[in-house]
Amino acid sequence: MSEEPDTDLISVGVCQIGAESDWRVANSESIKGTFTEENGYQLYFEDAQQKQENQFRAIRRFIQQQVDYIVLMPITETGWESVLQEAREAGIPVILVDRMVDVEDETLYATHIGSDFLQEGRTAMDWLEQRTPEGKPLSIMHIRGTMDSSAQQGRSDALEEALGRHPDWTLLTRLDGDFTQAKAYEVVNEFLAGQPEPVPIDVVYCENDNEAFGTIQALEENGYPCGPEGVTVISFDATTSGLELCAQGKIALEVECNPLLGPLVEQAIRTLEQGGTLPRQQYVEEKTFTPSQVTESLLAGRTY
Ligand code: GYE
Repeated sequence: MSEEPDTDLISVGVCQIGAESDWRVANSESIKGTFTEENGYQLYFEDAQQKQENQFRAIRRFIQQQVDYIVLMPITETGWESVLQEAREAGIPVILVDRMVDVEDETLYATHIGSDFLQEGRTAMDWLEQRTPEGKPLSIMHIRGTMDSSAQQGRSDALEEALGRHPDWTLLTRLDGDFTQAKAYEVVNEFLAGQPEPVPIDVVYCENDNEAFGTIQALEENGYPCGPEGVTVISFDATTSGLELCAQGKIALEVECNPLLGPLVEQAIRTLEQGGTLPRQQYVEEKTFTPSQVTESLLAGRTY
């Protein structure tokens, strides 16, 4: 990384969470493909390797370098006040992308561009409600994403709401998969190994695709097939690999989460460059997919 930004270009410091999932990799590629020199940008890209303290360090480095904009994908919601205040004192607008921060002073960031995670979870729960006969008992396994992240909170809250409405639905267990395939595989295996008898598992609610990959593998290795005759797996993201498992019936519902946010972030920066104002919040549009909705052309056109 060179120390001084090139003055002809708009300098953007991007503080990415890590590379925990296919979604994240696609999100980073979208940002890197957008903020190129040909497009008039000097990009400083930091991968925080899943650590908030690395994100703090990266932001402070961007402030020292006097970048024009900071783009932050915050790993968790809390703890951001001081560093965002430092950016504001330095006069550098911060654009929040993907997840949100929990701060009282909304003026600490210029805008938030991402998904409505609670709505995503509610969409999944509406689907489950519609296909489950009234009063039918359901045993649900919940694999949570990174704790205290907006994506985890929104999606978990929607499940909790649904459990509250359905006394016949029971939570079999709640495991932390940290949005990764390896962790989900490990915790599901561990849970199943600790059961003296086979347990009833009707539904598994995975908070992203990589967790679903690890979970399905662990379930099937332990004699719990996933699909129409077995466990109903719900997942979020709708990456190519997730949609392929959906087409095979192993994932019953995919709730899309769009990682291709680079162009929207660029639009926001262009607006600020021209002295315009931004909405506080910009949600992206998202769909859902069940096995019969995953077509060849959908898969062929999927870039993540
Ligand atoms: O669902 C998951 C990633 O914050 C929306 O984080 C993002 C989530 C996404 O690791 O795959």
